[in-house]
Amino acid sequence: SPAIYRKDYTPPSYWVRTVHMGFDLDPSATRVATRITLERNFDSTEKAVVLYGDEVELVQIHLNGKALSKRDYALKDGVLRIPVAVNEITLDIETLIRPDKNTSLMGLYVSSGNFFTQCEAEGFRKITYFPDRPDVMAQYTVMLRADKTKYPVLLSNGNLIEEGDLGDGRHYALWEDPFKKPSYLFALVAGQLVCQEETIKLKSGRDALLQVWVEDGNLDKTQHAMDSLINSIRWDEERFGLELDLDRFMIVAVGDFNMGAMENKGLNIFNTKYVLANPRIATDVDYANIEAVVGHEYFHNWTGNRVTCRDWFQLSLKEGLTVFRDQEFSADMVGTDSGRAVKRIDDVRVLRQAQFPEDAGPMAHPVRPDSFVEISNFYTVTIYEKGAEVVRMYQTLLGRDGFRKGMDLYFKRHDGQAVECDDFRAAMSAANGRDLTQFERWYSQAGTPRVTAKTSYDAASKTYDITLSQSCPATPGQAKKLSFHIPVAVGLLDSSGKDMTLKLDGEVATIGTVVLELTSAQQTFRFTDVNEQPVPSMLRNFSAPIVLEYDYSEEELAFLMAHDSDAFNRWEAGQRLATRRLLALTSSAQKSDALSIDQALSDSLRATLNDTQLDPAFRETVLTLPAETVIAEQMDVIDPQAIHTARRFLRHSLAQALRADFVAAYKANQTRGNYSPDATSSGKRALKNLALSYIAELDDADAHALAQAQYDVANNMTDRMASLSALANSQAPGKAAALAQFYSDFEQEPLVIDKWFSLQATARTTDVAAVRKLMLHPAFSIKNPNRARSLIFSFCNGNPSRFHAADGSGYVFWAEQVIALDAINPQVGARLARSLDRWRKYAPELQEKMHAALKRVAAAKLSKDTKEVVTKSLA
Ligand code: HT7
Ligand code: ZN
Repeated sequence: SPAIYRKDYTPPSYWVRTVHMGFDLDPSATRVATRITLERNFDSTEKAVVLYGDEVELVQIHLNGKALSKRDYALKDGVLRIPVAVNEITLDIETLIRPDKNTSLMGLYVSSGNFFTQCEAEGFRKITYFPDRPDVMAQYTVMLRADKTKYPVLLSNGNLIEEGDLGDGRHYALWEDPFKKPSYLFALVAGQLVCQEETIKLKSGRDALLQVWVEDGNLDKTQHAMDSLINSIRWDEERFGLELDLDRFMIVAVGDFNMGAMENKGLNIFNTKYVLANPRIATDVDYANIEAVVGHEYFHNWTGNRVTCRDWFQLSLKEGLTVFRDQEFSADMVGTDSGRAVKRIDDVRVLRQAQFPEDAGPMAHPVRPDSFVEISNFYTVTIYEKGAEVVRMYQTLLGRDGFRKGMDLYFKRHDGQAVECDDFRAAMSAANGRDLTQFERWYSQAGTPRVTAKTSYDAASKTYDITLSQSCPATPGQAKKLSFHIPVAVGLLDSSGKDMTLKLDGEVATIGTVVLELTSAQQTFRFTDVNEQPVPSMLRNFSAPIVLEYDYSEEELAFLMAHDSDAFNRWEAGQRLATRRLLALTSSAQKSDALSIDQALSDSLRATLNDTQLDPAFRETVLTLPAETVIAEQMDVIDPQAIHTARRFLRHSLAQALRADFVAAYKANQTRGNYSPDATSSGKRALKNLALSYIAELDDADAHALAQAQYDVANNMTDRMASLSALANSQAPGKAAALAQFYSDFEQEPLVIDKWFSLQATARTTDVAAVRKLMLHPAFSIKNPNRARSLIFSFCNGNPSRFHAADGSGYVFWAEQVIALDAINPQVGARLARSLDRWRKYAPELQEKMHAALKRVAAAKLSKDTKEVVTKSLA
């Protein structure tokens, strides 16, 4: 398949003004009648209406009431061109589709006997021929007709205008969306569903009806999603002055879904994983994720729906901005400074574990890509998470008030439009009178910039210089990079650990943090009136998505860990110390040298663990060692076994050295009484369960007894999973019984069975043979994306030492599964295909086996999704 280029963008030949759709819903033959009114766009030179279709049977087309024959149009590769000379036309298009055979989960499909749609990015064309591109925005009216008993609930975007019986056991519902929208925001849901609802008063005094729709039997799991929705609505009113623009807002949960959720106008469709929760089935992390995803989809109503993307190259315009908004929402919901820092740490962890590797691999692309073969492959951590970092940098550079001014201007200028990333940047610039020309490079250049810092203190002149130099590695298609505009937030600590007053080149003094703006390849920033040699705290709160290199001494890092007023950098100092140690241990493991414990690191970690002035949630982040994937990123040649050995050794040594401290933390952080997912309680559980996981490293009778006891009395899923994980990764005698008990207790809860598979897929003892055996379990189904992710993806991405087994058996398994999944669902297949895209980073023996597996996949009959990934991986 050919690549599509951003530079080739041309405006649509016709605008669509109105869309009237009639659906006769039937799983094996759904008839769709669509009437579209179109108006010529004089900015286009094209003299034809251009419609797209994908695996949809075209029954008939009428133009202004006259039936068209095949001679009246050209249909090739899913593109339908109708030559037209007039400026205003009406098209009637009838299509026939088979939702029950649709395993791609794009367009209209069936899940548990109910109908759902997923139209972003290009799923609408699987329903009817249409100018399916985001810059074509129209007003939709939708008539749904279906069997009344099988499909009692009929939902679409906007307001319910009319409903009633049709006789013959069928009924109908007529929906009208008052807002114009691109086709990717169209949605319908039909089936046997029930809802929790609530009417709230919006800030302006209007009423809004909120509904959370689920399958019968799940109404005891909707309260948290409803609370999260209400909190999201309130937050957007307060923080950005943005109100819900609809009288009715619906969330629907579906068990078969390719991604997390979808922001269809007024009818958000969610993966059940991000809706359903009660203490019996959901962990603290699930509760937090639900809040974040409900917020994310709701925030899209303004950033994505009211102002949308001109084309899919601009995807980060809505996704980066909306991730930034959901991150800020989650941080504000915790409220405390420490809670905000923990949230920031979690977000940066995702960036480092997933986005940095992407940015250094064959699929690296700019936040605003220049080309793609299949847009579904570009819903990436770069578009989402790096995009959010880019938005965050505006706020860092302009301040919270300046950022808000930019947002206000963005909406004032572009409400109801489909625009570009450059329009967002222009609004930020104009609202603040700031030149942000160079900032554009964050959108156009891929790769993670490296900033190297050098410092020098001159006691005589009391000056302290920080010299920053930047570079960025080459990425596919971009050999040379121009300098980025990088905000580097800096503080200086005096010898007592306090923040110094900062005077930059004689400018007005600031206490605490100053944002240095690095715009050239190298720049020196001079602090004056510095009375003593400071310890620098750099890149506070992770002020830019870069790698910052500075030659800290171990003492300086321990000092920052103990004193930095910036909680993020306290954590960061600990991570730097642990990373150094882990890299040294990895190198020793590679040489089969004896591994030894590091007293300084364990002393620093002990001090943090026992510092009860610090929130438990924060202590947990400090005591969590960098992930194996993060260590891998720091190596020229990745050795998964050596990294695994090193990290296990360090965890085991720390467990031995700090056993008494972990036991004390375990006891001191019990949560009693009714379960609540609030930040304080979940923080305590996080620290307690981290302590348990360290103690479990010792794998002795006491450790087994502790895990077993917790498992036996757990009154919530967080504690249950933590103890089951401790057992599953040990030699505990009760391990098999606990796993069996867990399965039988939760057999009826698909989301919990996903956890059961995932826990086993990532357990230390689970090799390929064990995964293959689990695939034969009656509860396993490769067709359900959540289930496939819980076992196959968890193993390939979350169990590196077993997946990268020296005999290459993991790669053989991977190739089989990519090919099998691709035939069912190209998006899911293509995601799994990404697991080997960094193959060139591994040792030659592994590389060779990975290469063979990649070639095997490349030789199979593939969707364009998976083809693009393996082709780029092999390039
Ligand atoms: N905007 C939504 C994207 C999405 C999606 C894309 C491709 C295939 C399936 C999908 N489901 C949802 C999700 C979001 O960012 O909110
Ligand atoms: Zn989104």
